[in-house]
Amino acid sequence: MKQRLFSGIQPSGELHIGNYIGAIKQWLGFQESYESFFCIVDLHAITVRQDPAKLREQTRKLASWYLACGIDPEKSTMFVQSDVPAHAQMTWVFNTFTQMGELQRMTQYKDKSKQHAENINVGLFDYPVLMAADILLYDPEIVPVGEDQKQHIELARDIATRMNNAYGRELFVLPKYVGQKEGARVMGLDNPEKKMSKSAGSEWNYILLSDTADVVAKKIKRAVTDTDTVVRAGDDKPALTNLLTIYSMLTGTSIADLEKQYAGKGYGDFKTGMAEAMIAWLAPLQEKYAIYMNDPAELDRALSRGAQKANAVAQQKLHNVYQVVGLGR
Ligand code: ATP
Ligand code: LTN
Repeated sequence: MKQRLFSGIQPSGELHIGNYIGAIKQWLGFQESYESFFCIVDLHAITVRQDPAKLREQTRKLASWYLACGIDPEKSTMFVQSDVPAHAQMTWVFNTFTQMGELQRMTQYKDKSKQHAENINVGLFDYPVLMAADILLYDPEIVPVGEDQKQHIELARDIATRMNNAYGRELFVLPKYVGQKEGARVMGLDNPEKKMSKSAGSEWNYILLSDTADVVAKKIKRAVTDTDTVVRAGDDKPALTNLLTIYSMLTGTSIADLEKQYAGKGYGDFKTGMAEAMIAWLAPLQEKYAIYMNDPAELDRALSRGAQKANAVAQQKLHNVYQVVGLGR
């Protein structure tokens, strides 16, 4: 029997290359060898206020990107979180096994409550518990995500351990964080000290999978560089390290080879080359994306099938947990 994998992305905006490199690229490498669950976590997205029509549209867009990137709905289970009620139900049980102090320590919560000071809702606080429910419902061995999510996966392990101990049995498999060696934390193009993020203040921060060739070229041209002029990665060169990492992750050429290729050339040549490579990489993805977006019936079928498969696994797990906790008949 194959081991399981679970991961997800919020439909809270457009996908950027940090999401691709940190999360989706890893998923593709695991899809053959793991029984995989790829979720579109719309319940998480509403912890920040969303326009209803836009949220629904973004959910479909994200599903289309999953498919365009190479998620195969025949091999893996691709589904929308709100189509599987057990996620919310399990969250309630887990809430009673989670301490306020644990959630108060979560870095993402601290960051987001600064970003959204006008709406620090209980859902934002409880976000990591819903994420633990997402994961533990499926007993995955691995959860491939970007580094910023590591702390949340540790919480999921803690909740699992606590419940296994409380009920004296192996209720849950303990999930492991899996991240890329390079690319676990892609930095902003406008600020190599902060992670690339769809909620960044400026569009110069990121490259979206949907960006046109023109926009990609402009964004790379404007990307911050280091104070010297050498195309090299290193601790003293955060900006070039980031650009080289992105370039390398998307083309498969090692950073060492890219450094050789641009030895003796300046940032201008490097950026032109990088923009060309990135545009060539994006073009076929965007073509596939358009095909899926233009066939809503097929997308609906894929998501319904996914929801059915996910519900079968999740309901069984919820039933087991209700049994040991003393809920239900
Ligand atoms: P937001 O800015 O709204 O928090 P985000 O851009 O961080 O959103 P998420 O939906 O939170 O995106 O993340 C989806 C996946 O992409 C997660 O696995 C996350 O770890 C990964 N990820 C996000 N940003 C980066 C990044 N800069 N580098 C590597 N991985 C990332
Ligand atoms: N919090 C994650 C998205 C997410 C997730 C999950 C990732 C929600 N549930 C379960 C892996 C497994 C984020 O990327 N911000």
